[in-house]
Amino acid sequence: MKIALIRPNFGSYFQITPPLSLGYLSSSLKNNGYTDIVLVDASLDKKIPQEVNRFLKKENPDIIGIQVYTGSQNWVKELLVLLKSEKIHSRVIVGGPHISGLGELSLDYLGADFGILGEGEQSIVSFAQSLENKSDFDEVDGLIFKQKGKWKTARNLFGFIDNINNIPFPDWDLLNPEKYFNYMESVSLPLKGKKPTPILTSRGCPYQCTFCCSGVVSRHKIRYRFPKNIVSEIKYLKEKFGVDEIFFSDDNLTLNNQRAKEIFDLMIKEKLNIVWRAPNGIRIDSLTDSLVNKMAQSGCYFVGLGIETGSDKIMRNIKKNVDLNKVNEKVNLLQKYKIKSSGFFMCGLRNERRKDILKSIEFAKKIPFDRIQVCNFVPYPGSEDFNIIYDKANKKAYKNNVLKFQQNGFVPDFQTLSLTEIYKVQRKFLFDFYFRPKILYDLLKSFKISQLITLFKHPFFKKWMVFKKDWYDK
Ligand code: B12
Ligand code: SF4
Repeated sequence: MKIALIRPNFGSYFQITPPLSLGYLSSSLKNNGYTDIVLVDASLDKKIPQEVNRFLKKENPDIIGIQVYTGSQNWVKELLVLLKSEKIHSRVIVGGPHISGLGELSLDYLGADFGILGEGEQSIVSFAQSLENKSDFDEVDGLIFKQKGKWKTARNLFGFIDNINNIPFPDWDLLNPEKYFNYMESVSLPLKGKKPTPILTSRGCPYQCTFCCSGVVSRHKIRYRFPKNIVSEIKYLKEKFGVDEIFFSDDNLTLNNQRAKEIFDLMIKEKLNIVWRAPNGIRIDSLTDSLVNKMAQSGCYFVGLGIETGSDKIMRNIKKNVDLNKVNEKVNLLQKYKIKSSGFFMCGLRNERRKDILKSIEFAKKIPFDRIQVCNFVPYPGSEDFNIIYDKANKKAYKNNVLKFQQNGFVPDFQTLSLTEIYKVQRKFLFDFYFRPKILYDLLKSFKISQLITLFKHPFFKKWMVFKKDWYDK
C-alpha cells in the first residue's frame, strides 16, 4: 500500500519547520509495516496545488493524508477539486487542528472522503488496515466517514494517545531536517545555531484561554515525554544530521517546573552542547530562579512569553490567568541568566477596545522585553471564542467568512474594533515598542543579513511598507 503525506503551502518565507505531525504519522505507519511513504512539503517547496496534483497523479498512492490548518484550508480545497476531477482511486484523509475543530463541516467544505479528529498516529494505521481488510470504519478512533450518504463518526469519537513515550520518534529520515536548516531563521532574533530543528517534549495544555484552540487535538490533557526519551532524540538528531539548535515546540515547555528541571539537568549531564529556544511561548508562572538557571546552563538563549494583554479586565475575559504584576520580575530573572525574551501580545480580543490595547502598549514598554510579537485575534475553530460566534451566527458565520479566515481577516461581531482599526493599532504597538533607542540598538546590533533577506521576501512586509498617511496614528 502506498501512502502520500501532504503539508499544504502556508505561504510563509520564514520559520518553515519540518512538519512534525506528518513525521509522527509516518513513523507509526512504518512501525506497522506500511513502509512505502512519500512526503510532499508544499510550504518548503513553494508548490501550488496544480503541481502537487501532477505529482500525486504520477505516484498514484492508495491513501493521500493531508495536514489541515485553518490558514491552509483553501489551498487544500483547491487540491481536492483537482484530484477529484482526475477520478483517482486514492482515498483522501485529512487531519490536524482545523479538522478536529470543525469536523464534518470542514470535510464538506474541502470535499475530503475521510477526516480524523484528534491525534492521528494510531488512527491512520487502523485506517490503512481497515481499507486493506475491508473491515469496519467504526473501529478507527476519531474517524469521520460517510455511511449511506451521511457523515458518521467512529465509536471512539477521537484519537488520543495516553502514553506519548510509546510513540516512535518522528520519521526524521522522511522529514530530512537538513532541507529546513536555511528556512528556520526568524525575523526578530537571529538563530545562534546553524542547524536548527523542532522537537516536542509534551502534548496538550490544561489551560482554557478563550482565543486558543490548543485543546481541540489534545482535549486539554497534558502528557509528558520522559527526559531520557527527549534527550535520546536530541542526541540522534545531533549525530545523524549535525543538529546544533533545538526549537522546543510544546504548548507549555516549562508548565511543570520539576519535570522541566529534570529535562535540563539531563541535557547538562549528557553534555549535549546545543543551544535552544522556545519560540511558541511559555507561561511565566513556573519560572523560578533555579529553573531559569538550568534553562540557561542547558543552552537556552531565547523564549517567547505568552502575555497577550496589559489590561487586567481583558486578561480576565480571555481566561489566560497571567499575573501582570509578576511579568517584570520574571523578565528580569531571564535577563539575569542572559536569556532574551519576546512578549507575545494580541490585538482585537473579545470586547477589547482601543484604550485596552493602548494599555497593552504602555505595559509592554515598561517591561524589559527584548522583542515583542503582536498578532491579530483570529477565532480558530475549537476555541471558546469561535464557538460563541458560531452558535450565535446559527452556523452561518463560518461558511460566509471562510475566505477571510484564510487572510486572518475575520472580525467577529463581538469585537468593538474594525479590521482596519485593529491593523492600525497593531502597527502602532510595534512602532511604539521597537522605535526606542535601546531596542533599536539591540535589534541592529544583532541583525544578520539572512534576517533582512527573510524580511524582504515576506508578503506582510510588502503590504505593510506601502506608504499610507495614517501609517502611524497617534
Ligand atoms: C510548531 C507550530 C507552528 C510552526 C510550524 C507549523 C506547521 N505548519 O507545521 C510555525 C511557527 C511555522 C507555526 C505557524 C503558525 N501557526 Co502554529 N503551531 C505550532 C504548534 C505549537 C505545534 C505544532 C505541532 O507540531 N504539533 C504537534 C503535532 C504532533 O500535533 P498536530 O500538528 O496537531 O498533529 C496531530 C493531529 O492534529 C493529527 N494530524 C495532523 N495532521 C494530520 C493529517 C492526517 C492525514 C491525519 C490522519 C492526522 C493528522 O495527527 C497528528 C499527530 O497526532 C501548534 C500548537 C499545537 N499544540 O499543535 C500551533 C498551531 C498549530 N498553530 C496555529 C496557528 C494559528 C499558526 C499561525 C497561523 C500563527 C500565525 N498567526 O502566523 C501560523 C500558520 C502556519 C500554517 N498555516 O501552517 C494554531 C492552528 C489553529 C488552526 N486551526 O489552524 C495552533 C493549533 C496553535 C493554537 N493553539 O492556536 N506554527
Ligand atoms: S494560549 Fe497557551 S496557556 Fe492558553 S490554552 Fe493556549 S497553549 Fe494553553
